[in-house]
Amino acid sequence: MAHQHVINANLVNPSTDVLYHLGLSYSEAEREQFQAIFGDIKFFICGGSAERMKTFAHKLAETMDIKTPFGYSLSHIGSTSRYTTYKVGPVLIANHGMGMPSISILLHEVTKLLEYAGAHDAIYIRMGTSGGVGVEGGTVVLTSEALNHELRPVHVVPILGKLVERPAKLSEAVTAEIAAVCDSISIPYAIGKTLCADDFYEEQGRLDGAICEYTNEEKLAFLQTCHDAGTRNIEMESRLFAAFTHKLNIPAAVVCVTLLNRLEGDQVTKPHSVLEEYDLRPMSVVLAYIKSKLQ
Ligand code: R2B
Ligand code: URA
Repeated sequence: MAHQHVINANLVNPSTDVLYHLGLSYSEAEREQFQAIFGDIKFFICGGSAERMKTFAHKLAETMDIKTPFGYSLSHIGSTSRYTTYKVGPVLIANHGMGMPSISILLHEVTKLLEYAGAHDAIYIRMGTSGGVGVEGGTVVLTSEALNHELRPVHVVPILGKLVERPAKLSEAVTAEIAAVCDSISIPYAIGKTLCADDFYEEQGRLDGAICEYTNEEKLAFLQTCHDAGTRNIEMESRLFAAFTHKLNIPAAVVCVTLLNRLEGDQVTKPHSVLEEYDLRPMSVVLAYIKSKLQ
């Protein structure tokens, strides 16, 4: 079996593999069924919230004219206790929760699933929300590379007690194609670097956490340094996502709408209806992108 996107000699032709957090298991005896179910997957689309991913699955089914019988709804795959996963035509959809540890587990298990299914050419996209840095709320930021707290485009993974550094780059080709889609459907966007933090409050320089030991001036100086280095948004998963997909040679992009401009404040205070409309922007972009690729 060609393991194009899995680098693990222990997993060459496994007789079984429990994809524990997806609530699915693979066995060699059932390989044909596994391939029949998942072998046609061309896109893996993830985002933080399960609710948002369900909305996306419905919109995709509508866009692709995939009919579910009257009175029935899309049903998820596997267990939903950790992640909620849907398959709509050639698109696998899942929510990844918040933060890099959560998205990491999902990526390992989904990537093995696709490998066992023989789906070797899937494009991965994270769509989500973020704080803007010097861009207006509602702008969709396409990540060129993801930065750590030192504004370096690397992700450091502690493995067997040692630090292993991996480049946190996204696919330029996929990002350029998605930018063209934004242009074609008139969605305001920017291509820029994304600062990826392990926390929403202190690591993102917010003044409104339960702990804050810096001044407003220090916060603004940090955000300005980020902006000067080319950072256009801040979120919490892109660095792991970029490093993982780059390491495994998986074409990937990160498409996040900004909920606010962090140079102007910390709290997400826009009315619900405005935030709802912002939330739909990455979905519209990714829907149009998938449609364009499948035509
Ligand atoms: C963006 O939004 C979440 C925090 O509110 C986090 O998952 C992220 O990356
Ligand atoms: N998600 C983040 O991580 N930060 C923000 O400011 C908004 C959404």
